[in-house]
Amino acid sequence: MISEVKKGIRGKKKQPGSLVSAELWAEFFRGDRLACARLITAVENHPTIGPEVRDHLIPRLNGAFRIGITGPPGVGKSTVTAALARRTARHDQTVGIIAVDPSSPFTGGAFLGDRVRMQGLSGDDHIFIRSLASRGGHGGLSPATPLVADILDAFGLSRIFIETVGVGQAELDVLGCVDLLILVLQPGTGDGIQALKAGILEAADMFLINKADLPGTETLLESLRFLFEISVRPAADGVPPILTASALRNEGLDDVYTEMEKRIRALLTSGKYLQKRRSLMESEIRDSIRRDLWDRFSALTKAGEDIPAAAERFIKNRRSPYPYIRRLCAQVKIQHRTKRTGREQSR
Ligand SMILES: Nc1nc2c(ncn2[C@@H]2O[C@H](COP(=O)(O)OP(=O)(O)OP(=O)(O)O)[C@@H](O)[C@H]2O)c(=O)[nH]1
Ligand SMILES: [Mg+2]
Repeated sequence: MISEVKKGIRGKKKQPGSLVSAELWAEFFRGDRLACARLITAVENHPTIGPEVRDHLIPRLNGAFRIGITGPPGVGKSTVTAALARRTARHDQTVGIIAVDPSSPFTGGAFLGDRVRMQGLSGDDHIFIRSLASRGGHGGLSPATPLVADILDAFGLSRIFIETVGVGQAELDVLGCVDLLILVLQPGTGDGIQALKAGILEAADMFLINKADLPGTETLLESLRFLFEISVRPAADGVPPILTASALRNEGLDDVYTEMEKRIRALLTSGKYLQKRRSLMESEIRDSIRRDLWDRFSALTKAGEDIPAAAERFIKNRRSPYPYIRRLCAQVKIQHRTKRTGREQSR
């Protein structure tokens, strides 16, 4: 692992077994923006510190709302996010913005472009902006995104916007962590709808046709309504709100903000917000156990190394992999020590 982590991120007073220094945590919880930025960099660069960071954050989470802003490239996601963030801050909320830089981690016009467009916000104490490099190079969300949202939540921000290009499975997975998903489209992109990852149309809670100053707004509105009529979504969800706006002319965004806050209140009062937290926590527990068991299984049996060649063999020889799987699994015995009797059970 990288030496920075070995030493403890930023600092000397690392607690035994801990990867982030106590100093950094203290500064973070004191509200130091630089410490917040450093912590984000740490989780971005070192995914393995996730559990430790969660240990510290969970008791300090304030229940911030996570709002996903997604849609095809260039439809105005950043402009809309900035406009909504400004309105949110004006209503005495503190705002975090996580924008994913779809180009290379180090250069790229999009990053600078976002910076410039959000410039009006960066001096605002109520708003914290962070760009994350997309991993995998497809403009997707960084896998660290949910953890970064937790960091901003524990930092005391109450609304967290997450902007990403909605075209791949990875974003769809990570967008599973948002409480409200706004899909932004623009006129003249009938094909743009087809290019979206299947599932985003179903997952979005609100639709926004931005650039309504351009021709073709009505046509897009109609094709969206038609899509919902022929039911791309479960009937129970009903037709979602479809709003139009021109972020450039600053028109229509008050309505988008009002609708967003209305939906947030509804999620809170209906208990859906808590339900979501519970289901995310359940998946986290299951996934972590799975990962841990797999790591130990693979270390013992070398399965991780063997599987690629084995898979190739089975395909080439048209053979079922199950005898191999059974043999591998039979090599390992799981022992369970019951708490009460201290006795061991094996499987
Ligand atoms: N005509 C018009 N242009 C707009 C509007 N909103 C944004 N734009 C322009 O559209 C371009 C892209 O805007 P962004 O906000 O960067 O779009 P984005 O979806 O964040 O782009 P990526 O993050 O690169 O996918 C910019 O040149 C904006 O000025 C609008 O309402 N009308
Ligand atoms: Mg953008």
